[in-house]
Amino acid sequence: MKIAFCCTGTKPEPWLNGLRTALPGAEVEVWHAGAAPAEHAVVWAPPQQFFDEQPQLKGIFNIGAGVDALLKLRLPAGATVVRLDDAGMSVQMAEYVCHAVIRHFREFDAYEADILAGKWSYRKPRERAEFPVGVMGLGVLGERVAKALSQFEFPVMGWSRSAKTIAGVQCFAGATQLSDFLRASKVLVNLLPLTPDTRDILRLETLSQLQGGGYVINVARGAHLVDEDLIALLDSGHLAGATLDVFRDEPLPAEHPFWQQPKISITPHTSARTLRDESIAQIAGKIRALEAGQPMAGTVDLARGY
Ligand code: NDP
Ligand code: OXD
Repeated sequence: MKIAFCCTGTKPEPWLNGLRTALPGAEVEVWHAGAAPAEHAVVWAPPQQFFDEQPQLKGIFNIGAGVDALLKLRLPAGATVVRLDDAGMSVQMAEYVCHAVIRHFREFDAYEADILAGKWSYRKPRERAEFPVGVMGLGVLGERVAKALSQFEFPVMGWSRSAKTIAGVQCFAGATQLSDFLRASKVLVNLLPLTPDTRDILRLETLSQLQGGGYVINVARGAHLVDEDLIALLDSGHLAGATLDVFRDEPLPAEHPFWQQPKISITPHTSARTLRDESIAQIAGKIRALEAGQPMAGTVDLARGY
């Protein structure tokens, strides 16, 4: 069995070694133009030429959870596209989002400023009930995040395409319940996949439905958020702040106004990183399942876009 490795921006050797160990007998090589046909591909941001030259591929394994960039390409007809299914990401996402929510709720930035100014001062404890958190997307990552937030006894809401029941989370579903979900939320966490239905979903019309003094945490994709609308709502005071891990252009350009906005905390797309060993083990298991004709988690529905 041949496996082509085509991951832009990823050092290949440790992946090749790991995949060869996990799949003894498989030929795993870095793809180059004109390379021999492979059965499976392990990819991240591959060029279109890769798929044009490998139309026979049976399995395409994305080394991330989001497949929005991959689905912009013309993919081989008949190939099964598979995303990482947690592989150590959900715990990272839960710690990132809980940290952002708690940092805001407990006013740790203000304490930090006081301490830097040599000031010993207390702030009045705030009511948890006044900080309902809404999680958009209740998939592999969103469900874990919603459950983690509920452990801190915040009122937690969730919104997804299909209806769900999750202990400790008030669930809303579909476009018809979006307004109810937003109006019930003060802190909004975005964990939706980027699809034609969700592009620009964080815009004036939706964000202005959050409760006054709202807070936005975007950890999914930059193109979910209309940047100017976020800035307008921060300037008007309707929103108190935002934590952003993802941006329309990455790295965030030096001239982008987000850099200068003190109410926005920025991290460089790092909220849930691909962990190599977990990912290799998962991909090897999925390749074995696909070869054996067995079902597997993480298969992407191309029509749905995630
Ligand atoms: P999943 O596919 O497991 O979950 C997606 C969730 O979004 C599902 O609950 C789905 O609903 C819901 N959803 C999709 N479309 C709609 C819609 N139109 N309306 C309402 N709900 C919708 O994805 P993951 O949880 O694994 O990952 C989510 C995203 O997080 C990724 O696509 C990626 O963009 C981003 N990500 C960011 C990382 C980072 O470091 N910043 C790291 C990893 C991922 P339903 O359950 O009904 O299908
Ligand atoms: C992913 C990401 O989608 O890292 O996995 O953004």
